[in-house]
Amino acid sequence: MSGRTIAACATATGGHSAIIRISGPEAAAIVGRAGLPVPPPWQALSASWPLAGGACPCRLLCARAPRSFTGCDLIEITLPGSRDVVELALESLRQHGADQANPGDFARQALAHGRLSLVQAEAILAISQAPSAAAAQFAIQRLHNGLGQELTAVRQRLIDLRAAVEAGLDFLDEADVRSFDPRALTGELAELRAILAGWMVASDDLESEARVCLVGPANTGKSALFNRLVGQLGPGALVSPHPGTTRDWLEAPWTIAGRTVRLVDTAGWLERTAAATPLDREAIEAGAAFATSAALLLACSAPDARLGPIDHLPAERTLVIATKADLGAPDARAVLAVSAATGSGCEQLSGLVAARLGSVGGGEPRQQRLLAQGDALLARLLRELPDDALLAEDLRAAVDALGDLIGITTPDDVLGAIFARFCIGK
Ligand SMILES: Nc1nc2c(ncn2[C@@H]2O[C@H](COP(=O)(O)OP(=O)(O)OP(=O)(O)O)[C@@H](O)[C@H]2O)c(=O)[nH]1
Ligand SMILES: [Mg+2]
Repeated sequence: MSGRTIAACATATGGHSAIIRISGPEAAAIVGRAGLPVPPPWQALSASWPLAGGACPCRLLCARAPRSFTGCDLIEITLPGSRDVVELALESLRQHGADQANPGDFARQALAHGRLSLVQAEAILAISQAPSAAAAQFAIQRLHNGLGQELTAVRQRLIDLRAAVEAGLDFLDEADVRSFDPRALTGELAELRAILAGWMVASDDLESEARVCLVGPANTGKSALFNRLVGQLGPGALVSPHPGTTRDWLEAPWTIAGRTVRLVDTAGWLERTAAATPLDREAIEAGAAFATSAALLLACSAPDARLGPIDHLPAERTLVIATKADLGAPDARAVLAVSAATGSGCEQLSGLVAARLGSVGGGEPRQQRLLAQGDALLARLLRELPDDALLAEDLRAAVDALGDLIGITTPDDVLGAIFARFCIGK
């Protein structure tokens, strides 16, 4: 596919001007045969294109391989935006040897030439389909390719480990001789697993939306905040000055920065003495079960209902929020003060949660599934190192999962499905 020279209109037609892209080894030759001059790299050149017997004004810009978006020779032709003119121009390029590009073909060429990682391509897709400015901003952050770079390094270290293990496979009959130090290997695996954990969204079901749980002592204003954040979309949680109002958890969709997460209101923690009834204990336990599968916990602390020590909560998934900010000074541990009564801080809270979830992998289900696959393999090896042949095989499977994720070994049909979601010309 990288040998093809493809052409398509990269913009909408019908406006003042349109841009046609042509990319591939034959781009310059085809443009020349179509009757256009080929400008030196990165110099705009105005020209007349002999189309349908006339002379159509246009402007050309050329980037030479490998220093172009696609990694191939790439020429962009700006011309009047009329749909008919664009169609005539594309027809001329096709007659002179260009293939009509399919959706995502340019991005796919870029991937094939190492100009773009699959993670970045997925970020481009998220940007082009972003339903709001905030969602676009969030997707732009993912374009930095932090995930791709970090996982490329992890994958390389796994390849090195596998090579060390395989080096000893020829001496299998000498049972107590290993070509590597198992302790050093486990240490390295634990380190790699910690890096993967940083990119994983904790969720009980990767295909579903991430869960964000409001937790904390009774009367901290969790239900009032839940109602304020999910508004009409929520079931409407009961709010009252009596500690222990919420007994059943409630869940509602909460849209933050263009993505939807599930916000969960849980039963407040009652003091052990107060939690006398079995029903209370059951409610609190149900809340705790949610907390273990949540992507993020918002631990609430109010001036009139302080949050105690939170050692039992997972630090990497917990944010302390000062609730009822209108009533008094916020908890010193809080990252943000909010008030359900006045609405202050609520918008910042959704931004903060979106950024926090975004920084752990963006929740792209394909990426999360492969991360989980790699992580499960490493976890198994850390529990008990199998014999060298199985170990080498497991390391290979983990290398493959990460290779798929970053696009090094992704099967063609998967790539096809991803790029088909792009538009033509991208
Ligand atoms: N001034 C003020 N009062 C609030 C605010 N949020 C909640 N309250 C009040 O605090 C009391 C407790 O609110 P809830 O939302 O029921 O508290 P909760 O954390 O859900 O309590 P449990 O369900 O018992 O765990 C109610 O009387 C609310 O009106 C706030 O932002 N400002
Ligand atoms: Mg409540």
